[in-house]
Amino acid sequence: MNFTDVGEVAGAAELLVYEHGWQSWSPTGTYPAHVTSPRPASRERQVLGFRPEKPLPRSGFQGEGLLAVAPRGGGASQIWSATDPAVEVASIRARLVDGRLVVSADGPVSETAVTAPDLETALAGWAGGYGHLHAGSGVGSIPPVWCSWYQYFAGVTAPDIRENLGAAGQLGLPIGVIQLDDGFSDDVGNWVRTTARFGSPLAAVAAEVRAAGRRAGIWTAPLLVGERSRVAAEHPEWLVGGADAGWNWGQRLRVLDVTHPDAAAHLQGVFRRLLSWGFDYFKLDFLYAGALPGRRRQDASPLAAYREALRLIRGAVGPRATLLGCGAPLLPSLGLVDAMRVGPDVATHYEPAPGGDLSAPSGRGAALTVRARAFQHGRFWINDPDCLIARPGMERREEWAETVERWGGLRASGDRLATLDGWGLETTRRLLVPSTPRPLVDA
Ligand code: 9PG
Repeated sequence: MNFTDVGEVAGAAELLVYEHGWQSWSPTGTYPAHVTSPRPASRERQVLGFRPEKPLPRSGFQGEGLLAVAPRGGGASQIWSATDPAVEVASIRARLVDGRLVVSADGPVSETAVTAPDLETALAGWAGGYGHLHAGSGVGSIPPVWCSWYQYFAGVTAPDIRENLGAAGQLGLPIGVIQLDDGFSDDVGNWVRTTARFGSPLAAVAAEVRAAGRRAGIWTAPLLVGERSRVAAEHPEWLVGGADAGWNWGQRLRVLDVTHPDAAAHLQGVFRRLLSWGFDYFKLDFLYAGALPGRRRQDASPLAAYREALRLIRGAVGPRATLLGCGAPLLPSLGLVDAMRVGPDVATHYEPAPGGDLSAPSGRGAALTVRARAFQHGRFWINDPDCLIARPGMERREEWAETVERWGGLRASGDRLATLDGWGLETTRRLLVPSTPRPLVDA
């Protein structure tokens, strides 16, 4: 990696640095210029939570495609951003040198100076133009969602979905989408077949949800192929050579090479099938995998292949379906998704678990990054802050509800609805409104 200095700012003792992480789960925040930003806890966490091929420097900052600097009391902010994030997203570093902050980048960046009362207002101003240029037309609205992950995790069954669908009706909750999350699939790489344990074919689940007057949503990790999956065994030629997307579900994760025509057809086939069964809300997870470097069948850059994968999915489900990016490289997804997870997973525990870091599930990590990306809502896409968890077992549940209410765009519930206590139900009811198409942060 070759970094070239692109600017410097004097008076480092008084400066704040905004550092934007690579993908949904990557830590993002504003810090005093003399500190070192959050780092991955291990090599594995680097892959799952940071930008795998771009390790951070030992100290200082590295924004992925976006870094900004401003004096503590407001005034002139300087923003460096990837010139064309569909083509290349430079890493942008900032380091202290003799009381100055020196900014460097390893690819094309543009510099914008904005005078604003604070850094966030400056970022909002910048994001208006950037979103217009790279995301195109305006942002819509998504109805409130119920999602199975944060209560049932990988143990979810069809009866759990049925129970919560019923509870939404009985409680009169205005949930527009019932979204089945991870736990139903019997192969990491083929998302249309359920395990026996899950209890129903996907088509039957979608039909029940729709018969109750709600939209059916489903989670997939469409660009991943597990090393032990049938897809990997039957079609080794569909995998990106040399790409390692990390470890989950007890196996090493490989990447689907969408530049291979048969792999592209497989991808589109999965989504056509899900659509034909009645699903029209798609949570697309672990998308960072599609932007990993490696050997592809055709000579496409990682970002070109990534964007092609999202276009293939959109082509299969049509313009009216909702696409929610998750674990997704943010800036390369501009213009291709309706909504974007803008933080790591929330969890019932506030601090990251041992061996975790601020990209791993935790209340603290989620709040940090969701807050720092709030200005993107309404300008890039609909921000998904992750689900509200309002049940009593949630540490600092009032604090998380406040974050979702103030800084979240998409509103989703992650609880077993029938077992919420008074505060939990009242809060869920208040927060479950359609996402506003308007920005959450003024420019
Ligand atoms: C399903 C989940 C949920 C959740 C997603 C994603 O190992 N990791 O670092 C890691 C981070 C997040 C994660 C899974 C693994 O969660 O964000 O909402 O859909 O997948 O498996």
